[in-house]
Amino acid sequence: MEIKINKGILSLVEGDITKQDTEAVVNAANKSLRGGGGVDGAIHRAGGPRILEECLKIGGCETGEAVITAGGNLKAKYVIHTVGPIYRDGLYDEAKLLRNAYQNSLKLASSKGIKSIAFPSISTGAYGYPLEDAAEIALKTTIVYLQTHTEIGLIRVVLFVQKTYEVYGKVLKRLLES
Ligand code: AR6
Repeated sequence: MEIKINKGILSLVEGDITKQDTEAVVNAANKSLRGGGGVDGAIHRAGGPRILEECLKIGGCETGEAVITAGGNLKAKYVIHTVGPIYRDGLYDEAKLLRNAYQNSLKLASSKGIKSIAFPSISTGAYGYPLEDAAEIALKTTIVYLQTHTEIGLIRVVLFVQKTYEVYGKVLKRLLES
């Protein structure tokens, strides 16, 4: 599913983020930046040791912030590592922190002149964020970014599991109708 927003494209695909040919891919990392499971593990495995070396030099990343490393052996030239919130009950600023994770990744991409970027569904695996709520935040934030920044031409949201892809598609349709 693909929609044009201002000068850019927002696209939803079912797939593996490590295979994307966008200039940057975003990693749903943790604050230590030392790797982990899920999409983080997959990116480090596919990208090779250079990514971890750079992460260790950076040292860490706060929740909602973003840092950048090379893409190593990935097709993507860069990996933007961001840390989504661990979901508790919604009363710990989770929504704002998740929005910050998307927004700060996009700002960092813009500042590096990156024109195409792929995101996973941040915080909806190990970190337990309710999927529909997370999808709404992810999509609203990326839509507003494309509306207000013309320097990024493509934001691709890459959903690993069919069910996740379907939920994102449903939420996007709802947002476009409202
Ligand atoms: N490509 C795209 N999406 C993927 C891939 C992939 N190759 N593999 C998994 N996903 P998670 P989080 C999806 O747990 O919730 C790590 O250990 C997955 O289906 O990777 O932000 C970190 O080190 C889900 O929809 O990230 C942190 O400790 C989504 O990616 C912690 O997990 C996010 O799931 C971060 O948890």
